[in-house]
Amino acid sequence: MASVWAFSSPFLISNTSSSRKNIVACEKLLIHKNKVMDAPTTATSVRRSGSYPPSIWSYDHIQSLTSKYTGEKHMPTLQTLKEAVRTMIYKDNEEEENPLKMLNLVDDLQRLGISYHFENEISNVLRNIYYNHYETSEKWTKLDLNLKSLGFRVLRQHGYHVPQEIFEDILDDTGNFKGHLQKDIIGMLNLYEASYVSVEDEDILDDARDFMTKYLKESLKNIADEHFSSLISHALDIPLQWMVPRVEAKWFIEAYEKRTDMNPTLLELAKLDFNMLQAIHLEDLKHTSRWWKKTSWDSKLPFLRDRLVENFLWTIGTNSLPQFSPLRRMLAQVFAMITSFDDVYDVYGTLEELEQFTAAVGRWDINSIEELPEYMKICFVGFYNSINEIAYYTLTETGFFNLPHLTKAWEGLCKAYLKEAQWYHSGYKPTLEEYLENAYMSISLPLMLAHISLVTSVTPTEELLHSMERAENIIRYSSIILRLADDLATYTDEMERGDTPKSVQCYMNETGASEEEARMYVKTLILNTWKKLNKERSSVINSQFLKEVTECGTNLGRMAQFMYHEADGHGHRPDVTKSHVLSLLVNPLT
Ligand code: LA6
Ligand code: MN
Ligand code: MN
Ligand code: MN
Ligand code: MN
Repeated sequence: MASVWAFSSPFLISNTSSSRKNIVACEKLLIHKNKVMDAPTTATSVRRSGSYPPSIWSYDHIQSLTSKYTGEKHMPTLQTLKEAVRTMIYKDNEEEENPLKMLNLVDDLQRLGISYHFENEISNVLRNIYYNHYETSEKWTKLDLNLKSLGFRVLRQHGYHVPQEIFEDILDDTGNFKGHLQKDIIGMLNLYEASYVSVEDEDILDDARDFMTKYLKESLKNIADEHFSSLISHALDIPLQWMVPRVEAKWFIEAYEKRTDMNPTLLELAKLDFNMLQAIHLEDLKHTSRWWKKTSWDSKLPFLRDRLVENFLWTIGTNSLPQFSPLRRMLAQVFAMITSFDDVYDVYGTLEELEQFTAAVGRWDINSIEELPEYMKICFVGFYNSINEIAYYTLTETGFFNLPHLTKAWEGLCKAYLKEAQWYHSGYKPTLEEYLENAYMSISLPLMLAHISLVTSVTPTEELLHSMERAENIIRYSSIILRLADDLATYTDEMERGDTPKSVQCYMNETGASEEEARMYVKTLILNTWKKLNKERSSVINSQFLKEVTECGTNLGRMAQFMYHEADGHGHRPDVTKSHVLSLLVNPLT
């Protein structure tokens, strides 16, 4: 059974596998044969440097942070507000036959970050709306542009199939958006957002996305209303489907407050909930920072990135719910170790050392690490202790001994890292397809999701492994999004320092495209991968476990698009990430 789980089998797709057809890359590429560069470099005795700046967050500073919202004292207020909102949802749902009002309410609850309190209520509301207004074309033809667009997105996000044909009548014969619809700017904005929940081969939505993007950009020049124009710029910056829910919540609560039609009870609940979660996150961060200090990696291994706080930020992007504290604490350790090992393989280690380290991870034997250099002994023992402790936590909490699965998954990551190091040292230039086949592993998302599912699952092992097989495509697509977003923001520095060709270079090498063309191509690949992910997401609606894993995977892809949006916020530009850390972890809403 363990071998079924081995990351190298279900998650790597072999040449003969039928899922190979699914691979994102290169479908339309001319593939030249791989070339091996003529002058292989040997491992140098002079170690390289990633030139990453030091951490901007000191241990003492993190430990000194406090929140007024820690503990149980605000719980009674939260409960009262929740009850008030629950009553409101029921009343509105029963009294009025107004789908727009209800859809807006659901959308607001989601964007305010409080929909997790009302899952049953929301699913009742949406069921009514779907069967009354969206189930058949006779029903939806009666709807206006805004209702169609908003309902399309919200219902699809909840697994209802609304076909793209709902928008069939919006374009005229010349392929332009019909004139009279252009008066409805909110409808246009909602159509733009709807176009991002599309799947492959939905050309109406592709056209709508292109048109709406241009149109909304243009409209910004003429809109005087500040609230509207900030809504539109925000949407153009990152569409909702690509947005990290926790980041959106902070932004949207502040925008919602300025709205003339806002509901004060909703606002109060959203603010209190945000602040109470933030207090929990802060405790999680402080806990993780004590673990990090105990490893001594920041002082003993100063040539590796110290990105404890940035790594922690990824965990709240992945899952910000209160009951997931243990998950966040574990994940933050995992992310910090990934970031450190990535630098060992990409920058600091010699090829021979990397081979030894990979083998040591495979053996998982503390008695056979004599051959490792001193710095790698520190890496290995710190890592060995932390992973054993994670496995011990699961064993004592759930009775499931996941250690063999965890170590297999780490070995899978190290092998993918090693392959990149071998490519780099031999000067080998992979095709984009070959690169991605390894790079979706080396971006470490499959390992992250392995930890998430192996640590949080209470499902019996057999069933869990089966579920994880069903999640194969979801893992692959979210990994590719993370990989491509990372490449776009980091390849320039990586090429300068020396690294294996990343997606942009692979495409340039293969097709002779310019750097700008290659960047455009990679952006298109991200969009297309999202379409595949959207399709997969709708197929896991019936399994709670898969839904949660899918949400975490999707959020990791979103988190990458957020962290790498302006710059390399994870590596070279902690200063850019600082404002996000302050906004999400330190400063409460007032
Ligand atoms: C990004 O660095 C990095 F360290 C990651 C592992 C990204 C995933 C995020 C985590 C762990 P880099 P590479 C929260 O751009 O070498 O060096 O894969 O990753 O391109
Ligand atoms: Mn790497
Ligand atoms: Mn790297
Ligand atoms: Mn590398
Ligand atoms: Mn990178």
